[in-house]
Amino acid sequence: MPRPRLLLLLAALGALAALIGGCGPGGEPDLTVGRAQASVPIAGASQVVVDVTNHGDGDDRLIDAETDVALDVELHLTEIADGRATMTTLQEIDVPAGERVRFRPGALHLMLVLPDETVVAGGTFELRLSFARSEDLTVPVEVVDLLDLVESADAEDDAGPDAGGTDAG
Ligand SMILES: [Cu+2]
Repeated sequence: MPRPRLLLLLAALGALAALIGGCGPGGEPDLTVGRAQASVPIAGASQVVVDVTNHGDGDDRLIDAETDVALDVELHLTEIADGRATMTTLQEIDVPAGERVRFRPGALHLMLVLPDETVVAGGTFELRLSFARSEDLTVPVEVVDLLDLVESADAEDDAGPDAGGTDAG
């Protein structure tokens, strides 16, 4: 009777896969958000540079981003194929246990749709990030020129995974 044994084997494999996949009953995400900056609006859109780090042992997902100073905040992914950049809107973004997700121009990014007149260089606004498991996180976002945005992003890239935490100035 090979079939019952096969079913048993499949059930065992399924349980094993669930274990390996993380998200065990004890695993909790522990999220921090690094220093956030937005570019001055260009053609009705503004990009936000920020890192979200999961210091916990449970996975989480970014499921929404909101601000009072723009019509909407979209989760975007820019990909280059055949020399052309295309931008896809994502519904959610994984923030796996122990990993840092970076939002940068030209890759995964947050985009303000139709930011209002308060989004000018030198200004700040609040951005609220919502997650599948963790509490919402609200962070101050500094508005800078696009060129400064990219430079500061590169500087933080050099600083390593544990730099640029919530207490970085
Ligand atoms: Cu975009």
